[in-house]
Amino acid sequence: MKEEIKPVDETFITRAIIKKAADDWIEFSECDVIVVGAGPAGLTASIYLAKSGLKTLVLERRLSFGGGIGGGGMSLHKLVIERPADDILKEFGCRLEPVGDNVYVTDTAAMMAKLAAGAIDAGAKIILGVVVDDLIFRSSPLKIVGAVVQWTSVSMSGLHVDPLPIKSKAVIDCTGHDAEVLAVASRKIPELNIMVPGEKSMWVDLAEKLIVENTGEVCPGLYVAGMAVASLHQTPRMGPIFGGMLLSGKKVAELVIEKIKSRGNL
Ligand code: 48F
Repeated sequence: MKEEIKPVDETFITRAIIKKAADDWIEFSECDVIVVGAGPAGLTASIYLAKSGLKTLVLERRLSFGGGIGGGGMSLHKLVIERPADDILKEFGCRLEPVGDNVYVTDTAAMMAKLAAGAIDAGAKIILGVVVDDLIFRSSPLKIVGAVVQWTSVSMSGLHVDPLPIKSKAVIDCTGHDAEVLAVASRKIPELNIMVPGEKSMWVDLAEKLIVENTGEVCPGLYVAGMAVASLHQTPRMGPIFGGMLLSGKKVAELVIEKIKSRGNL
C-alpha cells in the first residue's frame, strides 16, 4: 500500500524552526567550550573537545564552515598537508594524495566536509551566521567566563541591537589572521595586557612550527589556536599548507580538556 504523506502546513515549519533553534540556544547558553570560528583550527579543536565529552559550541560568522580552506591556494581547489598532520585528516576519512616526501595534497571541499562532519559526529554544535563581538569577564582573579554573540546579518546592518551572552569554562579564538576575539580582549579588557601586533611575512617551516608551539592559554579562560596565534605572537604566515592549523587545533583541545579535567569539571 502506498504510504500517505500529509502536506506540511506553513506555520508548522515556522514553529518547528523557532522551537528547535531556541532549544539549542537555551541548551548551549551555558557550555564547556566556545570555539570561535569554523576554519581548520576551530573544526579540528571542536572534534577532539567534543570527543572527550565536553559540551562544545562552535560559532561561525559565515553561512558556511571551512574558513580559509575553501580558497585553497589562489582559489585552486587543492591544499597541501605535511606529516604528521595527515594522520588527523585520515582519522576522519579525508583522502590524501602523496606528492612528495611526507607531503600530501587534498581537495578543499573534501577537507571542509570531513572536518565538519567529524566535529558534528563527535557531538559539537556548529551554529552558522553568528559573530562573537565581545567577551564576558570577571576580576579577582581576572578571567574570561564566556562570549557575547550577535547575528552576522545584524552586525553587518549597523543597527543598534544588543547581543546575547553565553557562558563557558573556556573560549578559544580560532578566528584566523585577524585574531578577532583577542583584539576585542586587548581593546576592552586592558588589564589583560594582550597586544595583537599581527603576523609577519611568509616563512613556511618556521611559521608552522611556531604556531603549534605558541598555541595555548592567553589568560584564564581564553585560548588561541590557528593563524590567530601568529597574529598574537607576530610570527610568520605560511600560505596554503595546513598541517600547522590542524596540529594547533588538536593541541588547544588537549590543553583545554586537561585544564577542565584538572578542575574536576568533567
Ligand atoms: O581564517 P580561518 O580558516 O582560520 P584558521 O583556522 O586557518 C587559517 C587558514 O585558513 C589560512 C592559513 C593557513 O595556511 O593561512 O588562512 O586559523 O577560519 C577562521 C574562521 O573564523 C570566522 C571566519 O569567518 C572563518 O570562517 N570568524 C572570524 N571572526 C569571527 C568568526 C568572529 N568574530 N565570530 C565568529 N566567527
